Amino acid sequence: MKEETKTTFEVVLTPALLPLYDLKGKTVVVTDILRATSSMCVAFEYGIRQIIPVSHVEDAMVHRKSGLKTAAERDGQKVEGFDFGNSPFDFMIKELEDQSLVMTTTNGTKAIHLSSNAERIYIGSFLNLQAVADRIIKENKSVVVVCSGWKDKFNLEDTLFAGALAALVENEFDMNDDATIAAKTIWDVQKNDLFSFIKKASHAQRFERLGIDKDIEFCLQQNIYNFVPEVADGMIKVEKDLVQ
Ligand code: 3SL
Repeated sequence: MKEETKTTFEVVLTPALLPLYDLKGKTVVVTDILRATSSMCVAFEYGIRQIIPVSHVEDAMVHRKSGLKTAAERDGQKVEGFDFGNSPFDFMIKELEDQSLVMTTTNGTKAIHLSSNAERIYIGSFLNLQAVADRIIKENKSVVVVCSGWKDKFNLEDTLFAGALAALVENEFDMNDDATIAAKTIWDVQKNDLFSFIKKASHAQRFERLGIDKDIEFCLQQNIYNFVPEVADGMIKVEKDLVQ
């Protein structure tokens, strides 16, 4: 009898490991819980039409000079000369409704670019966790969760998200890689107290030093948004805008 093969679910714990994975024909879920993919979700909730992710501050500056709204963050701080940094609270404004926003962040926008070989790229955060889970189950394609990490190093918050997503979809995918098992184990142990766990993370401590730790609490909320931003043709949009 022919063995039934399920689609696979894998986790890439840092972008530095991406060369080891074949993304062709697969769906990537990029996550940067603190804070890029969380902030992108907020911007869409507040009506932004599209986000153009760029890897370099210089590229964002070119767009700024041509009149587009721009957000730039490096090392947790807003880069001088741009309209916004990368706090989710920066994007809770009416002014961005129906606008295009160019965005560059230390790790998140870079991870998006490094995932460009995938068939589809979704933006995942705790804010839209269930929506991402529903989407990948419905599409039934092999999935790779790309954790943006911190400057190519492993981080706790993105791994926690990968584990949360794995827990929601585990009956639908083959999950044999150790990174997924590790992420899911961390999630299972910590799911009832995300905040105190993430407060131990190096990025949370960086936030504390910068006085922006209220962003952590915001970014750890689950399922407050019911949409899945997708990268297509170099732009991030939500479903209603992708359908022509
Ligand atoms: O690295 C990133 O992409 C950012 O999310 C980092 S920060 O949260 O803005 O510090």
